[in-house]
Parts: sequence; structure tokens; C-alpha cells
Amino acid sequence: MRPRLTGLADLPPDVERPRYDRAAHGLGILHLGLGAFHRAHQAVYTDDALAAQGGDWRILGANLRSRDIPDALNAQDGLFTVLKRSDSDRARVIGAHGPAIGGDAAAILRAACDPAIRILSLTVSEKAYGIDRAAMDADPAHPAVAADLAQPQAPQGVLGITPPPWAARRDAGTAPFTVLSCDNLPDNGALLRAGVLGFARRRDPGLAGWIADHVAFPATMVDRITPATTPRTLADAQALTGHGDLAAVETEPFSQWVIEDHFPQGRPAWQAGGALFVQDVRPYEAMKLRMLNGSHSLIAYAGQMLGMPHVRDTMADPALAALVRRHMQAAGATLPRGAGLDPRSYAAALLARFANPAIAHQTRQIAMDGTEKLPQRWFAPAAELLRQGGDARPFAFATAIWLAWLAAQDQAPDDPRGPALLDLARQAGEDDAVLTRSVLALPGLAPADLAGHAGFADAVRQAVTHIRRDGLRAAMATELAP
Ligand code: CS2
Repeated sequence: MRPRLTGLADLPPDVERPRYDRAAHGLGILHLGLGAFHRAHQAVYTDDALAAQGGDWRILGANLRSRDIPDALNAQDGLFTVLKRSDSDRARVIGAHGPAIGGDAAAILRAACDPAIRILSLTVSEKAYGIDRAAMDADPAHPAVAADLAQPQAPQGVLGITPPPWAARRDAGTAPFTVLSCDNLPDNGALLRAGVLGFARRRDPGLAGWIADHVAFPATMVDRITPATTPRTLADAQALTGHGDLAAVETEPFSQWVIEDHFPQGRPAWQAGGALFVQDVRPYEAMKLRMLNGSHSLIAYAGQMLGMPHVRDTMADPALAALVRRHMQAAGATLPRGAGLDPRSYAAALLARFANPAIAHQTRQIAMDGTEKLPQRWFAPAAELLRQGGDARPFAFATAIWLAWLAAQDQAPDDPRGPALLDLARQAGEDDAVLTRSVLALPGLAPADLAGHAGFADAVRQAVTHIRRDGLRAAMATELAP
């Protein structure tokens, strides 16, 4: 490996770099979850905001458990490369990050007590929150929530990590930080607020009341397709910057961030990077979750079944591309009218993004954690469609592909409920009606009226049988026949 990226002085001229004096800006954000998505998204917006309007808004990054990326960032003075992939690759070095914390809850708690920290942002993935979404409450059965309720002074999870610093800040007369969830969850601000309050109420009702009165939880919609970093990412970043970088990420050119503008302790000028501040994020979020992520999940399971490792491969397959277009259209029909959305042009842009030949986004990666993703991607819109008397067939077919994929697994899928899913598939054996009924009945997966809808379940069951008997290609041909 070439010398590590530790400064900006000897970067080639065509590598974009921070357009501000890094040392002149203090920390203002504590960010939990240093995955590739955060580095390709919020960090870039923050870099733009610092260049445009300055402020003490650099980011103290933290991982609750893993140390790899924090260690890499600490060895690189917080610098890392974002590789933007399209016809040609462009490298940009991001300067918004300061020091990073890896797997050290006590250090995270200390940082969160620092009055300079005015925003706590999170990209921890759907499954890490530990929130019972149907009850809008902390889920005491979630391993991290259970552990943190038992040992609140040594928290391991998202819900447990905030009450101790809030108690300290309240007692010291320091204003609370704003909490910004940047995960693909519906109404993520309100959801996280409900989870945090539910957690705090079990330990310290007085503190829960204080949080309810004082802490802001703005909602966000985040979007940038960011495949997991591979050795190729690191090699290409090194070729462009001339430096080894173990925190490099690759991403697509497109990026979008829609944020509810509710930051009592201030915020960076993220609009400088193109972020949109609105009163109500929900229409944007529904469009993104249902059209982009919903199609992604369809692509992921169909791609896995047809032996297609990347999203771009599925777009090159006319039948599968037609199925995806049909799904996007059905998802678009569930969106609120009069909110200024344009689902048709959004769908056209998505198809082009999915087809980007420079982006190797693995279907295997997107297929993970289905039970955490599918409720908002497929089951909520399908239930709404049925309530309005609409045709939920595209959602039934997508569900059937997931179940047929599941039935073909010989080990538990990568999903927090993987073992339970495998058990259900084994118990159902060849009985597709049992498989359909039992999976749809998993608590919190599908709204009760969808899970109990005989017409929907029957459409799913028939399609599962068709796929398992004749193969996905044949079932798709029947499904798409005029
Ligand atoms: C994907 C998302 O892995 C997945 O489930 O659907 O990560 C998707 O790439 C992003 O939400 C795009 O913004």
C-alpha cells in the first residue's frame, strides 16, 4: 500500500478536497454508525456545509462495536476518499470528520455530554434500533435493549446510549442535542423518539418527561446508492489519490437528503450540499422507501434466484426490468396526491440509477434483513392499496419471490429473524399455503388486515407454487403476460 492518506498537501490536482481550514472548525456532531453510507452521504453534505458557511460542525464518528473504520480514520487524521463512479471515477477527499471512537461506550457517553455536541446523528441500520414499530415503544425483547435496561450505565445499543448523557446535561443545565436518525425507516424521527421515550420511561420516568419536552427528533429521507467497499474500491481510490485509504467508499453520482427543519440547537448549512429542508418529510420518504427500496428488495430476491450478483445485471434482463417497472408503478400509485411528487420521472431516474454499469451493488447485500425492510417497502403500501380497493398483485408477486427464495435456503438467511424464518420454511415443507400464512403472520411484519386478507394470501400462495414448480422465469412470463 502507498503511504496512508494523512494530509491534503500532496494530492493530485484533480482530486477534490476540503475547501475550508479544517483546524478552524470544532466538533458539533456525534455520529453513530460509520458505515459506508454515512461516509458517502452525510459526511459529504457536512463537508459542503463547512465550505459554504463554516461553523463548529465537524463530526465525531463512533461505532458501538466495530473498530476497523474508527481505527482507519484515526490513522488518517479523519480523512477519507469518496469515489464517485459513473463513466469515469472521480475522487474527493472529505475533511468533515475529526477523531473517531470504536467499540468504547464509555468514550461515546463522555462525548455525548460535551456541550459542543449539538446533534447526535445515526446510521445504524434498521435492525439496530430495537423499537417495536407496531406498539411505537422500545422492544424489551431486542438483545441490546434488554441488556441496556439491565445495565444502563454500560449501554450497548442505540436506545440505551442517550439517556445517561441527557440526565447529565439536564443536571448541568446544558441544552440537549438534537437526534437525527438517517436510516431507511418510516417516520424515523417520530419512531426513534417513541423508542427512546419507551426506554427512558422504564428506567426514569422523570427523565422521559424531560426528553419529551426538550429533545427534537427531526425526520429525514436519505438516499445514495452505496455498495459495500471492496478491495477494488480501495485500489481504485489509491490509484486516484496516490494514497492508501482504509476508509475509502464508492458511491453513485446521485445523492438526496430531505430533512425536517427542526434543530433547536442549530445545524450545519447542509443545503449547501443540496439538502432540502421541509416541514413534512413523509411524502418524500414514502416515495423513496416504496419505489426505490421496494424495487431494490424485489431485485435482490429475484436476482439471487436467477443467479445475478448485481443490481445492474437485473436491469439488463428485459423480463426482470419489466417486472421492476411494474412494481415501481404500483408503488407510485400508493403515494399521497397533491404533495408535489412526480412518481413517473422518479421511476425513470431510478431505472437509470439501477442500471449504472459502474456500480456493482450486490443483490446479496440488499437481500439481508428482509423482515426489517419489507414492512415499509412492501407490506404497508400493499395494505393501503387493498384498503382503497386497489390491485396489490405486484406486491403479492414480490412477496412470493421472497418466500420462494426463502424456501430454497438450506441455512438461516442473514436476517435477525433468520432462524425463525428457516424454521417456518422447514415446517411448511411443500405446503405453500402454510408457508405464506405463517410468514405473513410473523408479529410486526405485515399489517393485520393484509396478513388476514384471503385474496392477498391466495395470490401469494399461487405465485409461490408456480415459482417453485416451474421456476421464476416461467412464473414471471405468466405474471407479465398481457
Ligand atoms: C438498499 C439500500 O440495502 C438496501 O436495502 O435498498 O441500502 C439503498 O441502496 C439505499 O437506501 C439507497 O439510498
